[in-house]
Amino acid sequence: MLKLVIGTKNYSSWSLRPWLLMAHHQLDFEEALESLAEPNLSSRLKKHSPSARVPVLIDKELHIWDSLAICEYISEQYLNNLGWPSDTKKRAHARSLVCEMHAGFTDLRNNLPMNCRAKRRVTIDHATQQDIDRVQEMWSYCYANYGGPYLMGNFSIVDCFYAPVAMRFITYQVPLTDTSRQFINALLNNPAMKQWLDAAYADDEVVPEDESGVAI
Ligand SMILES: N[C@@H](CCC(=O)N[C@@H](CS)C(=O)NCC(=O)O)C(=O)O
Repeated sequence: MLKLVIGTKNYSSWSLRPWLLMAHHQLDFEEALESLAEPNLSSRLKKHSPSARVPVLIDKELHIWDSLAICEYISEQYLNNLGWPSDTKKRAHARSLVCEMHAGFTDLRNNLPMNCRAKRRVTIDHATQQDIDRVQEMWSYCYANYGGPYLMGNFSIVDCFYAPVAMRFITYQVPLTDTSRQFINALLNNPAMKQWLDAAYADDEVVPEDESGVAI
C-alpha cells in the first residue's frame, strides 16, 4: 500500500500538499505521522528520506521526497493525470502557479508559518505584504479566467499548493478580496481539507519557532 510520511498536521504545510491531493481523490494510503516537535527530528526523518524532510511518499521500493514530485507521481501513476487540467495551455499555467509557490514566497512562509489551530497577530512587513498581494492577484486571475470554485475551475494540484497559504491567511486574519474569500470557503468546504483541519485542531504539540506573533 502507498505510504505517505508527513509532519504534525497543525504546522506541516509541505505535507498538506500531497496529502490533500491523495485524500481528495480517496486513494487508499497509509499515513505515517512524524512529530515536528519531539527530539531527533533529522535522524527520524532520515529513516524515510536522505533529505531529512517531510513529506515522503513510499511506493514499494520507491521513495519520493519532495511535495511537487509526489503530486506529479500520484497524478501520473494513480489519477490518470487528473491532478492537472487536461488542456495543454491551462496545464502550463497551472504548473507556473505551482512552481511560483514551490520556489518563492519566502517572506510569506517565514513570517506567517502555517498554524491551523491558532489565531495570531503579526506585524506584516513590506516584503510579506508583497507576497500576500501577489497571491491574491493570482487567485483573482484564476477566478476571472477559470470561474472557480477552485483555482483552475476543477480541483487540481494548484489548490493543494495554495491550501497552506489559505490556512495562513485565516490564522493571521489577512484582509481578503471577495475572490480570496470564495476560494478559501471552497477549500474549507472540501471534505479532505476538513479532515486535515479536524486533526490539526486536535494536535497538542507546540513548535515554538512556528508560533509567530501573539495569540489573540
Ligand atoms: N522541498 C521540500 C521541503 C519540505 C520541508 O521543508 N519540510 C519540512 C516540514 S513542513 C521539514 O521536513 N522540516 C524538517 C526540518 O526542518 O528538520 C518539499 O517540497 O517537500
